[in-house]
Amino acid sequence: MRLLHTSDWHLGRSFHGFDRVDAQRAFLDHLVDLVRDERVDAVLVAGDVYDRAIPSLEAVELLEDGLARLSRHATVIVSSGNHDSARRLGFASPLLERANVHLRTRLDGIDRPITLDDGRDRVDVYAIPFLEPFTTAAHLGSGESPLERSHASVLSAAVDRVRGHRAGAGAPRAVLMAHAWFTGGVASDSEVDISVGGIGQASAAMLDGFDYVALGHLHTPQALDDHVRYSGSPLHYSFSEAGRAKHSCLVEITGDRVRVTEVPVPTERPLHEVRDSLEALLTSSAYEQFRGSFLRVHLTDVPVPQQAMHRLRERFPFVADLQTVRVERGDAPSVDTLHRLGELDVCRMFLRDVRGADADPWETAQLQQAIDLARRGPLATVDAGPVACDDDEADAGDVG
Ligand SMILES: [Mn+2]
Repeated sequence: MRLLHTSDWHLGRSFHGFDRVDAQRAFLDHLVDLVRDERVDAVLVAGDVYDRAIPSLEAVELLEDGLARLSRHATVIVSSGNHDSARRLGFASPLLERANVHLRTRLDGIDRPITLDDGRDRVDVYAIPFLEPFTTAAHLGSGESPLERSHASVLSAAVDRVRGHRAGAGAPRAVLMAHAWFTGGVASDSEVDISVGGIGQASAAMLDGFDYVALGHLHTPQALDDHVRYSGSPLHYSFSEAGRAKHSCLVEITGDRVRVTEVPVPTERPLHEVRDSLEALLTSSAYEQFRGSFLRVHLTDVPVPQQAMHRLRERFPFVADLQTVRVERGDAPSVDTLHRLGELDVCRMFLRDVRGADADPWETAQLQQAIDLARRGPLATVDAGPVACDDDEADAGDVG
């Protein structure tokens, strides 16, 4: 039995203002080829399919097309993440099940597995959607002892339900899907609201006893155990993920043997951080290699050169973030001191304070001109003469 584990597609998400729909489409193309070429039996998508509860039309089209193409080659199982609207993503799921696409977004389906059978191995896949503690605790509690409203307690109750089903009549092998932050997992900067709702992490011990656990939520690929993994997001969504390759997990289950292979996701626009002066960045041949990369630039110039971003993007079209030297600030001047100074001196002091450099002669002249204009008082208004209103025009004209 061959499973392909992926998650956190975040369809529709941009990167520092750069549209990523083309890259997301390219990933789906790669995934469809992979599933076909590797004769994958089932694709498991462990949440955060969309980036937002109400996705863009482009994102909806991408998912529709992706599911249609994947389902020609394999069973597709998708669970919802914290970025998805569970109800919207789950639309028409009973109908889609007939087409071998299983959208698991509801609480009442967590102990109803999708059973895969390739003639040799039978595997039950249980998909737990993201569980929001405040809305699911009451439903998952047992009555006399209400559940604590934490990720750990609702997840634990959900996994207990799955175990309850396993104890009854299950297939010989079991795979669990979940979208949550388990202890041992390392976050990046791009999960956004990772610990919303109080406690962020749940104990990974509750995941014991499954042949494979396909996790989503953390965007850096990582293994909590050889068979308990975060596939990570297929695209880089923050600079904290720079330099780390992306992959999907190809999981082969043969009897009681589980083998996991990391299959790289092609990255057409890698992330890099560079630190130098504007002059060096614009002229040094050492930086030529970064033309096609998303760049976070740390400029070392003080003061920051004018139009730095504009000039950088002429050489590096994909500068996504510009960081400048933080100027060490002294104490703020007292009100008495400010009263003694003229306007021009106050403005020059402000410039020096925010960027660590004095105003040059041109800037000084501009400041003086602005101060003189402000002293002269409100600008004279121009009398434009009488203006016809719509009614007058309608009466006068031949309007039908
Ligand atoms: Mn995510």
